[in-house]
Formats: sequence, C-alpha cells, structure tokens
Amino acid sequence: MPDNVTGGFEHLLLLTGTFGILLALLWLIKGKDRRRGGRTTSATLTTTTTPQATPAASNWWSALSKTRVKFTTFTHATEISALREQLEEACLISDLGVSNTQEVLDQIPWADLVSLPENEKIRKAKTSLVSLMTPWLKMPEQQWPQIRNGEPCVIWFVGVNGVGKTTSIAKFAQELISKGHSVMLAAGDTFRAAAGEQLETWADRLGITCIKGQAGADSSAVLFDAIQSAKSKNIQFLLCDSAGRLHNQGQLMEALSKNKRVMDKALPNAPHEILLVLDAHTGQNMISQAEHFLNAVNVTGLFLTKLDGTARGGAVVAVARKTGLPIRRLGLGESAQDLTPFEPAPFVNALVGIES
Ligand SMILES: Nc1nc2c(ncn2[C@@H]2O[C@H](COP(=O)(O)OP(=O)(O)OP(=O)(O)O)[C@@H](O)[C@H]2O)c(=O)[nH]1
Ligand SMILES: [Mg+2]
Repeated sequence: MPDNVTGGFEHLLLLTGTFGILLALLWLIKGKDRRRGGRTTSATLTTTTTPQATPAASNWWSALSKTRVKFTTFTHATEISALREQLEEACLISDLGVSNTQEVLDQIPWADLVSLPENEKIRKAKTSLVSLMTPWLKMPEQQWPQIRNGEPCVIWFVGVNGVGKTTSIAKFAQELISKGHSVMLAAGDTFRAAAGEQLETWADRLGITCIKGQAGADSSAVLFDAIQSAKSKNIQFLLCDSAGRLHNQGQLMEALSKNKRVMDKALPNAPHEILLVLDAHTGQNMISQAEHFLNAVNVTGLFLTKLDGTARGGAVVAVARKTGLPIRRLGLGESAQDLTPFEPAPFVNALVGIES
C-alpha cells in the first residue's frame, strides 16, 4: 500500500477512535444525568423537576417553572435570616404581594427550624408556606358547571381586552363537548372588528353553532337571540363572549350591566355563571382589574390564562385570596386542550417547588 494511502487510513482510524471516545464520554455523562433523574444539583440548588401525581398537576409543575426558580435556589440557608430574606424575595418576585408576603413570613415557625440541617430548614419553611397559603384558595366543586333542568346553563366570560376570553370559551367548549354535553356559543363582542369571526372560527372547528350579529350591532340583542336559540334547541351550555374594550372603561362597564339585564329578561337568572378572565402574566394588576369587574357585575368565578411561562404565579394566589372567588380553570397555552381544573394544594406545592 502506498505511504500516502496508509497515512490517510491511519488518520481516519485516529479520527474515528477519537470520535468514538467522545461519544462514549457523552453517553456516560448523559447516563449519569439520567440516573440522577435529570436534577440539577449544586451546593446551593435544591431544584427538582419531578412531575406530579395528576396530569393537571404535572402541567402546572412545568408552567410554574419560572415562578419556582427563586423558591428553589437558596444560598447559605443554614442562617435563618438568610433563608428568610431569600424566601421573602421569592414571594415578592412571584408577585404574591407585600402584605401576603409579610403575613406568611411572620407565621413561619422559624425558631423550630434553627437546629435543622440546611435542606430540612428549606423544606420545612416551604411546607409552612404551603400550609399557610393553601387555605386562602377556595376548593372548587368537582361537579361544575351544573346542568340545568330544561333550560340552558348560560356562562358569560368577561375581562379586559386580550386576556384570553374568546380562546377560553373555545377551550371550555371543547371540554364540555368531550364530556358529552351540547354547547352553543354567543359572540357577545360586537365592538372589536373580527371578534365575532374569531369565535365563529372556533365554533366551526368544534362543530357547534355560534350566534353572532353584525359588527357594531347591539351586543345585548345578540345575547338575547343566542339565549332564545339555545332554549329552543335544548342546548345544555351556552358560552357567551363579551367585549374587552369599548371607547372607555365606563362605557364597557355600563354595556356589561345592560348585557346582564337583557340576558336575565331572555331567561330569568341568566347568566348563571359570570367568569372573569385574567391574564396571569399581568401579576398584581389582576387585582385592580378584578375590582372593576366585581363592581359592575356579580362575578362568580375566575379563569386564569397564560399561566404557561409566567414568572408571576404568586399573583394567582393573591387575586384568588383577594376576591374570595374559586379559580374555575387555568389556561396553559393557546390550543383547545390547554385548559386544566384548579386544585389549591398541588398548585401551591408546584409554585414553591414541593413534590407532592
Ligand atoms: N400562551 C397562552 N396564550 C393564550 C392563552 N389564552 C389565550 N392566549 C392567547 O392570547 C391572545 C388573546 O386571546 P383572545 O382569546 O383573543 O383574548 P380576548 O380576551 O378574547 O381578547 P379581546 O377579544 O381583544 O378582548 C391570543 O393570541 C391567544 O392565543 C393561554 O392560556 N396561554
Ligand atoms: Mg375576544
């Protein structure tokens, strides 16, 4: 064999060998990581990535990963004062609010933690946090919403523009349909151009009827017609959209009050549920939005959207506590399946990083 050919062959062997060793090393490192369950470990990090018992809880676990960062990264936590300071920072950054944060920090039994090893101190402090915050959240009923005898259950979605009202209606319609219920939609937002078409597109995808008026039509008239139609077709659930913005906020609240009066005329006691949709990304701002809507209409529950990727999960706890309303569903993405019921304890556990 000529020299240059042998040289080239040896070179190739050397390259293949080196590449092989690199691959083996990589495989070993990955294997170690896999055996550790993918956990990131360091002297100061106690983060875990283990999914939770129920599918909903495992979704929150990943949705709340940004909020959780501060609750899972502690340095020099052997010192109670350092742990307290960092826990305070984590609560504030999660947008739990100043007074809620002070309240929980004042109630954690710090003296009992002094003699514990660092990891135990952290775990116990977080466990106390969970047991203090969980009772702030209303436990939603399993059987919700209730089917009404001989008339449609009218559910109305309200909230400022862009929070996810229309998308939440579509997601919730999909949930009800999958449980075998009959559902109809009402395009109660006649103000924003194309709002009706947006809801109609969802209705087409879901294979259900959407009652909609002309753009600029009286939204109360659309809602009235939709209720009449749902009654005549024996529909179980009528999900109604609303405008998120009119010329100004006063007009919006007035229009909502009128909508409500007209719905009650079409069917006494309708709407049976008024759900306030709030965007979790807006943090404490959700509280002032809630105050405005609660003043105008008797909101019966909350739908919290865009939980996926928010770093302000603490504000979810804050707004639920402040309003005293049950969180009916959480939105975890833009597709029709991205909706989960709410459970207080697993949610708060996921928020602070305690595996349940
Ligand atoms: N990531 C994420 N996006 C969402 C979620 N819910 C809604 N969105 C998105 O938020 C945007 C606004 O949603 P809409 O449903 O149109 O909001 P709206 O409240 O009806 O808005 P208006 O009709 O303008 O008042 C859309 O791009 C949705 O896809 C959610 O849970 N997660
Ligand atoms: Mg809309």
